[in-house]
Amino acid sequence: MAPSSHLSAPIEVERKFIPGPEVEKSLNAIGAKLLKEITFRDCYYDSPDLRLALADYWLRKREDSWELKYPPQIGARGLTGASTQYLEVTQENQIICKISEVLGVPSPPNIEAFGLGELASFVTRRRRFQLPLEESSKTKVVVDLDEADFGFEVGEVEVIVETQEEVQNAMQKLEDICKKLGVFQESAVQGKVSMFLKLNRAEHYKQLIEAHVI
Ligand code: V4E
Repeated sequence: MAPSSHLSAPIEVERKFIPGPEVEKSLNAIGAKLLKEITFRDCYYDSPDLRLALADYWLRKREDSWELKYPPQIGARGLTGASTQYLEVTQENQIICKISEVLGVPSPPNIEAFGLGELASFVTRRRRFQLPLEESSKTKVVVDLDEADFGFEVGEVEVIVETQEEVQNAMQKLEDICKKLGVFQESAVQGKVSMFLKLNRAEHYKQLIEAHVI
């Protein structure tokens, strides 16, 4: 039987951290290489009653491309401890299918036709570093240092895995790397969207905090 698109979508496992002044030195010390520097605008969309975010579904347009992040397990959250796991789909037909499911509406011909409103919009300057591959492992680990245009900085360590069985190991690896970089924090660190909502949409922020989504 062919695997379903849901099962075969790669799982992004991430851990955020607060980048201190020494983080670049620490990255250097462990042999990380700057891969690229990019700047992009993200616009997040939702219904007025936050039906997507409350289900932990995050629909955004990054520059001109639609992307949807959602938890691998139906009904579960993407946040486990201080790490997250999300599937990310970029094909419009797959995004439409998922959004229709969550909103409980028929699939429209395009994403715009859902009539969703803008939840957040900001520009990020990102520097992406790649860590040296460990012997005995072919898993690529990247570290992003992000600066959002509303005056917020956050870092994240990320690996992509193929199966649920690999997630636990990946989370352990992210924890170890944060410790090596001197940025380990036991509890989850807020991301750009959370901080944007806290600063600009206090009501929405409160609702999502109360629902334990952020
Ligand atoms: C998944 C999610 C949100 C959408 C934004 O995801 P994030 O990883 O913060 O953005 P970014 O720009 O780093 O995406 P990338 O380029 O890596 O694909 S907003 C809130 N969530 C859920 C969430 C959460 N509850 N807790 C933490 C620590 N992160 C995300």
